[in-house]
Amino acid sequence: MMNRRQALSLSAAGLLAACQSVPARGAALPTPSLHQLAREKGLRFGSAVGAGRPGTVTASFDDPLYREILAHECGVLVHENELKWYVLRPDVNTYDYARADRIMDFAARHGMDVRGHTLVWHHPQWFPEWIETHDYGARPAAEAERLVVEHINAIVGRYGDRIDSWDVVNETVDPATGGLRRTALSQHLGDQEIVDLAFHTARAAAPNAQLVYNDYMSWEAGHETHQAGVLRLLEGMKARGVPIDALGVQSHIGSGNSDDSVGFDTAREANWRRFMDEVTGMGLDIVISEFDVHDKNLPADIASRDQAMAELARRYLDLMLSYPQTKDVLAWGMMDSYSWLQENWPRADGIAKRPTPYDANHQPKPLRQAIADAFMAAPAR
Ligand code: 9MR
Repeated sequence: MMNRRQALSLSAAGLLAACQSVPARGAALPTPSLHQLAREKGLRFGSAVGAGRPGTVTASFDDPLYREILAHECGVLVHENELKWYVLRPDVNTYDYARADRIMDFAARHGMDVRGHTLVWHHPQWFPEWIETHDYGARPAAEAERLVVEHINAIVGRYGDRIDSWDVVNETVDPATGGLRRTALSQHLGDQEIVDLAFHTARAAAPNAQLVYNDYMSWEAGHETHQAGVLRLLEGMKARGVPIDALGVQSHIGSGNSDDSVGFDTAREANWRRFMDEVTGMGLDIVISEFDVHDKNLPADIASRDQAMAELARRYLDLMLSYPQTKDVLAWGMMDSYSWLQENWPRADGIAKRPTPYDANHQPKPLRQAIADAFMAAPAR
């Protein structure tokens, strides 16, 4: 996995240039939209969008045709990076909302809902460095608590009811051990205490919002320890009366869990259903929060690659949508050129990946049709 600095400084110029060769779409966008199809079943469909540094894969918002796709297909948006501590808070005293607000304004203009990602990405790699060098003083637990509470109150307070669902904590379960991750904050506060604190604070600040724990345990082989760790976390939270409403299942399908791709299709459906039964049995809803398909190990041929990806997506979505508790489906980007997977774990043949519903020329792909078909087949909720 690349580090934070590399992630921020990568321009991905080569890939992006190759992907962006044809700017004009030329054909009408498909109807009914994914948003309409979802809504007919009591679902909500949307996507991540990034207002990152111009010219990088994190700057999808700068592409007017991409914005057209979002406005047409989505009922809900989520900031890809703009609400993360390392983007929002360059230092302890600064909150820089400029990028996040561009997305909020766009969503408001188009009557779209917004999900909030994420109040505490509790992973040492994804905090700004000042979190480690900060002077926690004579009462470090109190100072760590103050930082977390102030952060949550500031952001939730700024956006109020405009954000109706929050990834309160993201990825705090270590997939290797199933235990909780330790950060500069939790070493003072406690690894579980920081999670509870974040949810209690979020509930007080956003009494009407859905509060979500979000993570990347998935249905592929090798995810068992991660799944068990997430179940333990959720069970503990429920037992302690922590206010949590839903589990965010990121749904980066087709990858392994060791931060690499271990094979396209190693899905363990029976095991995954047991996991989903446990989660929904706790009274939690399910958010498909970051859906994409990783084609790292598929053959290069586009037609067969797209078909295999569409088939896997359909199988996955049919399973997930068979649970009436699944109400939100968000793609982690709608267009291949802007997918985070272009910058991580390159294919052996070096060609661009095709993880999202639209190709680099703003054209819908079989993956989009698979999502549409899954919505049409889904039971109403
Ligand atoms: O797509 C995001 C990418 O642009 C960022 O560089 C990266 C680090 O902030 O985060 C990516 O999004 C992640 C999300 O926030 C949490 N789940 C995993 C996603 C893919 O890495």
